[in-house]
Amino acid sequence: MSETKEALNAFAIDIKRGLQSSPKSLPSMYFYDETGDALFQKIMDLDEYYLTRAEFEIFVRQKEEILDAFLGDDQTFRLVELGAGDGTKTKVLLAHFLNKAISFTYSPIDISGNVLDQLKEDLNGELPSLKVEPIVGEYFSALEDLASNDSSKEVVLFLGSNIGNFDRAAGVSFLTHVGENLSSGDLLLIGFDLMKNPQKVLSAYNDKEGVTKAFNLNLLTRINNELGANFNIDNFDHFPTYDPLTGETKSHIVSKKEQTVYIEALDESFSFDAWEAIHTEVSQKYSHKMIQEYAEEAGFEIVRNFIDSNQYFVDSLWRKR
Ligand code: AVI
Repeated sequence: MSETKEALNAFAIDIKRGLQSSPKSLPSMYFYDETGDALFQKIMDLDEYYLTRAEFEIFVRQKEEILDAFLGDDQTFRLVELGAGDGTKTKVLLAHFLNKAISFTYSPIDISGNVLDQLKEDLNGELPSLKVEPIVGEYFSALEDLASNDSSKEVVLFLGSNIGNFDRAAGVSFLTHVGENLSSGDLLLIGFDLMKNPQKVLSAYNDKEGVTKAFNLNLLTRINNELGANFNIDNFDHFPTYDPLTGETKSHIVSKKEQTVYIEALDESFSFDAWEAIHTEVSQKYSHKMIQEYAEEAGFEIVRNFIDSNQYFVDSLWRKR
């Protein structure tokens, strides 16, 4: 089977599994087609979506301290980023490290060669003296290759509260796996969105312009386009919730009426009750205690926490034990 066919198959299987389960769910990893990527870029610029600005502020204001903590007693390191993104936040650190004449290599890891080519071209233009060695592949195999071929200290970045899109068990297992591919003393800088005024959190996932709604419902458009389904998007709504007791933000797609949708690739119909909810995403918010527990369970110790001036977000620096 060709790679795209295999991917399409995995997509179809996951959609089928999610729509057959009770309650229904759809995996948030499928938000990110071309339209989904563009909508997420728009979300990051929204007034309500404080996360990106908070992390940007941490980098701008605390880049000196971040560099000192990355170096410790060493002269150099390899900076590895899980996921390439557009590099806006990371560039603040990269430019600062170059200004300080630190010798280091930047290795963004991403499954998409196109995204990495684009980022490399962009960085070559903006920061010509930067040594960029992108790695196309899955995070864990790329980290494993690095561990066996490179003796310098590794500093791994996992930014933007991407960890919040995993549930607890999957999050700890992911971080444990990252740690298994690092050596004792290597570092991991990881972005966590902190618990805060519940209204502030909820607004970030329910913006006035409806960009987050479009982002969530785009999942149905994607199923229409790629699996030949006939979802009428107007018959569905976006509904986020936030539980201040657990820090769990959940996004749902709600069926506004009783309806049936046919998915050609599965040759199957799925029925929705009026106001039935489909769970699509978790965006976990954390207390400092939860972060401490995560680090311990995954085999790390916290070196230092970098927090923004509003105390909305923390970039927590962990050392592999
Ligand atoms: C990518 N991830 C950290 C975002 C979040 O905040 O959970 C995705 C997102 N979903 C709705 N708005 C943004």
